[in-house]
Amino acid sequence: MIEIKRLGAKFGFSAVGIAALERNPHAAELDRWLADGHAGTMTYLNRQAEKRKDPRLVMPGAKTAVVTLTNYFHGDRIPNLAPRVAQYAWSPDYHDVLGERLEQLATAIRALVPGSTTRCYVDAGPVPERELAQLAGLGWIGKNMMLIHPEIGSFTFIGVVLTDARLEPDLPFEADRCGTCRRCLDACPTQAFAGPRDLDARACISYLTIEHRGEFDATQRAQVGDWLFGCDVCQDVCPWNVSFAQATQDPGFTSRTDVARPDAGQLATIDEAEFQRRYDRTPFTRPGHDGMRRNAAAVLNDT
Ligand code: B12
Ligand code: SF4
Ligand code: SF4
Repeated sequence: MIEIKRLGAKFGFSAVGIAALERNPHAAELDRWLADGHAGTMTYLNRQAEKRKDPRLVMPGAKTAVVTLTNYFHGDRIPNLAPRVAQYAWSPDYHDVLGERLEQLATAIRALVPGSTTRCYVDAGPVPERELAQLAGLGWIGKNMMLIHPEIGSFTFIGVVLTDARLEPDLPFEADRCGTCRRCLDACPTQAFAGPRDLDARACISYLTIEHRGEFDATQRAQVGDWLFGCDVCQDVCPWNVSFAQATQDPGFTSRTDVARPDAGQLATIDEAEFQRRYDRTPFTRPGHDGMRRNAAAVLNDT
């Protein structure tokens, strides 16, 4: 389906691949991960497990996933001084930007296959996105659990269009190019990996600063260190990013200094109305005013 890939590039995606929908070959790994409690309080992952294990259940009649990657790497243009913010959050909310682009791609698919239907997902549905990206030939799942494209690296968003159209699939990316490397596992500041491809989210700074609700205990406060929102360490050290990640020129992902380098002192003290005014339509709305105030207080305590 060269036409879909050509259109994907035109709409701004860095790479597009196609997978035939089938039962998730790693359903047992998801069950084990959930049974080990590694999802923490993200109980929606338990509720969505059947669909993640068999993405055909997500959209009745769906036959194909058209999977996209979008590079969000910003390079070293803004120095990574405390407080640190993960690069995926530096630009306007990716759900909005990618949502629009995926709708354009979905419209193109419906035009190419008259009578077909589509549904778009980016990070907000019961879709096993990394798994589908690997099946669509876009890269392998590294020991840090990230989908790594061999020429782009892992600083990418994944977006998916499910469709009932039968499209010719790409070959899955079968190779594991991590080899004997284990830099990500060793560099994780909180030793959150129980093993390769087995992240205990409860100890992950990204989980603590974005998904955890309520105050931090003393251990969690220490774990967060100087990260205000998310964490990039297990990607920053990956040789595939060191060698291949290129700063994005995408106008939809221009970095915002007020998000990339926020003032933790202000964040710890501003009221709800001011928080909404400054950070509406940014990823900071996920933890919200309470969560970001808590994170800022923890970072200030650390510095
Ligand atoms: C829950 C979640 C989190 C949780 C849990 C993370 C985790 N490792 O699962 C927390 C909050 C910690 C988190 C953090 C981050 N996240 Co997140 N997250 C998700 C979400 C919503 C679900 C992931 C999930 O189901 N996890 C459960 C695990 C068990 O499932 P899985 O990741 O699909 O893993 C499968 C494979 O590992 C496979 N498997 C197991 N063993 C083997 C062996 C082989 C050989 C193979 C091939 C496969 C395989 O089986 C698993 C089950 O199917 C997805 C979006 C989505 N809908 O998928 C985004 C998503 C994974 N996150 C994303 C991002 C960007 C991040 C962060 C980088 C953000 C940041 N900078 O702070 C960090 C990275 C942390 C890390 N190293 O994983 C991107 C990843 C893009 C990419 N290129 O991979 C996604 C896809 C969102 C998006 N649409 O772009 N995230
Ligand atoms: S995002 Fe940070 S805390 Fe989470 S696993 Fe990666 S290095 Fe560890
Ligand atoms: S740092 Fe090494 S082990 Fe970790 S994902 Fe990258 S290549 Fe794989």
